[in-house]
Amino acid sequence: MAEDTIFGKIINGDIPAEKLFEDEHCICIKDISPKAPTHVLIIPKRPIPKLADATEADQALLGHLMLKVGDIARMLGIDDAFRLIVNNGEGGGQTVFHLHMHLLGNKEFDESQL
Ligand code: IU
Repeated sequence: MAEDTIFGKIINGDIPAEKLFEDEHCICIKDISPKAPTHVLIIPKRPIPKLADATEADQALLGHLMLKVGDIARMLGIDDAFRLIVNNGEGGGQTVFHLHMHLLGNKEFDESQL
């Protein structure tokens, strides 16, 4: 699973991070630069660079990640009010090219602003 992004290094244990959850397929860490009072990242251990690179072979993994979002949101007490964001590619604001989902909560979300 070794791979050369910061998230790969966190998954491998080479760099420490504040880990809230881990199973065999993914980890959940606190974002180092939070954009909301609750801002965590859900990161598959398999190093898919970006969502658009996922294939049929990743279908079960992607389903697993989506289910974990609900579990983690419940754990954090935000399961009735969160926003889930995936930035895809430089043009989409992605800076770390290892697929991850941003789970944001405890903030007022304006429905007119995505
Ligand atoms: P993006 O979707 O690729 O832009 O998100 C990358 C996120 O990773 C961003 O919110 C950073 O604050 C966050 N992050 C982190 O939590 N720890 C790190 O060491 C680095 C980035 I570099």
